[in-house]
Amino acid sequence: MNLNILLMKKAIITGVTGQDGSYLSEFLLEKGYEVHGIIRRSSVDYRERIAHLEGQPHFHLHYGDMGDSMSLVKVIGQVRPDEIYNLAAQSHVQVSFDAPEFTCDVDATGVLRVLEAVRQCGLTDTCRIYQASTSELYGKVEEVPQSETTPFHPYSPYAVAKLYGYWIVREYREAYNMFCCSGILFNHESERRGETFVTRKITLAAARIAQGTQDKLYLGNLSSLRDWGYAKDYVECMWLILQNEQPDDFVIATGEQHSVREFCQLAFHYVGIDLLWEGEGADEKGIDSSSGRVLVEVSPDFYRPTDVVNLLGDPTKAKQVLGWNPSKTPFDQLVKRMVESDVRKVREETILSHSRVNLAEYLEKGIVK
Ligand code: NAP
Ligand code: F7E
Repeated sequence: MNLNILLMKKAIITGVTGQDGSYLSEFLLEKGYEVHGIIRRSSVDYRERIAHLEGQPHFHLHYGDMGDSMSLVKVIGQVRPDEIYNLAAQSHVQVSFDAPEFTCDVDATGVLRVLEAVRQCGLTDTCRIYQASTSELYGKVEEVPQSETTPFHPYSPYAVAKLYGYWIVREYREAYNMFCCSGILFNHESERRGETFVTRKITLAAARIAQGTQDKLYLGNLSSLRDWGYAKDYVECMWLILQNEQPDDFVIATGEQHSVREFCQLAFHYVGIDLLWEGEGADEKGIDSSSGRVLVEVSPDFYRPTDVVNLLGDPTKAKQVLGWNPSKTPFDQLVKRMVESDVRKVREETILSHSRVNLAEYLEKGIVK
């Protein structure tokens, strides 16, 4: 028996196919962990973010679902992990208004299912648990910036569900002395960000508009303020939280704030378009300063029944206790990285669609058979 395998730490990641799950898998594999990801069955293959990891000897996938306790008990009992990173969630705030019950089941009760599964498998004293908590807990903010001591005021079904997750983690820590912690993470983005979150929606649109495959971008609240960081920097912090001597909760943020409008301005700048803004509220428009074309418009379809508009995190505790660096990736580098990746993606899509058109034409004309 290879001794190294016996000594390897084992981690389970729920939400392994998501933005953070994919970066965290890479991070833990590099640290020498055996990584077990939980995936749910889907009629189409949604494993694009982890495709490059499949087949690696220390990367394993298991079917399970946050709504199904038995599947969680089975995987946790089989793997007997040293660490669990509970990242699985219905993570879209706007969608949580359309599917509040599902969001509650996955994002609130799902956390309880993981904690109970650990207890039922007899791992209470040995398994450390990270819970993906969120700045959305501060919601209709009661102070700026927000730290670990800022009162919560959740402002969406998503945030209310995540607040349950936060408190049940604290409860299990105190009641059963479990090593379970919440990372209160502010928005973190990347080239792997889902395409309906505002940053990725903007960088993709900027790339498509610049290459002539999209006419206009429709957005909701342009004045909303966020503390945006880079996802790859944030997964390191998830790990650091579980390596700390004491189980504790931490705010993870950059300490810098920008509006959706500013994000948009910078993303278009990186594809060579300078936007001028005219009008206010629903009538505001982003206009190409050189052609006069309206490229950005506001659509009330993207307004939320209640919107969180002033998030700014104070990462002092994470800096001092965990030694984490919140300024590793500055805002302009984050936007540039996302835009460059989407410019490449759109170029590849365009080439592919041209070659499909050519192939169809050649087939029709009998040039190729
Ligand atoms: P994401 O890209 O939306 O990924 C969510 C993951 O959860 C996906 O792997 C998804 O699987 C999985 N999932 C959803 N419902 C599930 C279910 N019923 N059973 C099993 N798996 C399920 O989210 P992310 O941006 O990586 O965020 C990771 C976590 O951090 C989430 O809990 C999110 O709420 C939280 N968070 C994110 C941010 C941020 O800015 N990114 C900030 C604070 C907190 P499929 O691929 O099958 O859909
Ligand atoms: O919205 C405004 C919108 O959907 C950011 C999740 O990862 O971070 C994320 O939640 C802001 C909001 O992210 C559009 O109203 C304007 O004020 O990119 P978002 P989010 O809601 O902050 C937190 C920390 C999480 O925990 C969540 O899981 O941008 N906005 N126009 C728009 N938002 C979207 N999606 N689309 C628009 O067109």
